[in-house]
Amino acid sequence: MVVSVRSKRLDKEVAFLKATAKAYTNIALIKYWGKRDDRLFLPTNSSVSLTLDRFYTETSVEFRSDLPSDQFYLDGKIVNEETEMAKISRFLNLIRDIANEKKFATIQSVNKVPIAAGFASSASGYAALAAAAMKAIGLQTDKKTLSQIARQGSGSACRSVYGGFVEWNKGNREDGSDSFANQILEKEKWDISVLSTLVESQPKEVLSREGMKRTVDTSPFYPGWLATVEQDLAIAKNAIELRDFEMLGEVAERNALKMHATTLGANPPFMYWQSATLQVMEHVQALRASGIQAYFTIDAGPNVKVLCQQKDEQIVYDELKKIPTVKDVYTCHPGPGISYITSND
Ligand code: 2P0
Repeated sequence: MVVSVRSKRLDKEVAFLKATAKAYTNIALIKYWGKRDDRLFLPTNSSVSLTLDRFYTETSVEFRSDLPSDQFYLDGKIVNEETEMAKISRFLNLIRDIANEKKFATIQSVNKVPIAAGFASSASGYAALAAAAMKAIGLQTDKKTLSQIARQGSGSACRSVYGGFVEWNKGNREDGSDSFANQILEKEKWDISVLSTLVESQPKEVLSREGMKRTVDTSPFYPGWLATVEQDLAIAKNAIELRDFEMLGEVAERNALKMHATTLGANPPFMYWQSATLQVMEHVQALRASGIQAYFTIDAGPNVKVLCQQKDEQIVYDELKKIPTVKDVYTCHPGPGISYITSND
């Protein structure tokens, strides 16, 4: 909600422009891996994701005429880290420029993740920030515009604008005006399960943004990724349309393995997997050999997400919990898109 009230503390009139939005994380079934334009966050390939119902970010943005700079509070603590603040202010500048507004903002974000390890997401973070900031500043908040703006904070954020199954069309234009996400199936239409494992791990050495760039620039396997990803995408979309779980699981697992293979060819090479990652992957393949349809996918980190049908959810959960290096398993289902929260403060 856009709030415009008079300050009670200052004797001159001050406009307070405030809004609060909530966005959930998403898991890519066909990965976004590589940019054709780093500044505008334009991807080399289209991707497909499922928005989840478990982990989310809730963010309030208030533009104020009495602030000397942007202020960011994460889970109640002020963030002074320069790189993080520079990213956020750069993103807010995009929105300020469109709105022709000069005021700085106070941003209060709450990350609802089970524990602060491994699941922090720039997707839910930038989707919520985009929605709250655009609403607060009085800009249009239709989903297409929101998706285009959120994309410029973090690519995968453009998908978290929508619930359910989502496609981010890479677009072809240089200005990015045709690169945004769309919903392809509502969350109620196919209730599959995603079991998110948290494995014992070391901090990751290569951030996703850096890893993506290094792979594009140096990996001889990257052309192989590009040559086949559109076909994977078409299979995934067909599987979603037909609600064919086996077809979707197979292509998601294949696509994840292919993405990770490109990192091994980079110079210098790197990998996001750790030994615990491989243990979960092997366990999922063994489950499948025993007749249970379970498939894995992995993002730019060591944790494994396991896809299964709801009828198999309990057995897959119990099996994953048995793996000694799995610290926890979080059961997720298709989740909603952006929502706004109205408050009276
Ligand atoms: C994805 N990932 O499709 C892929 C799969 C990681 C592996 O999007 O540079 O944080 O901010 O656009 O979105 C993670 O990269 O990268 C990601 P930026 P982002 O979900």
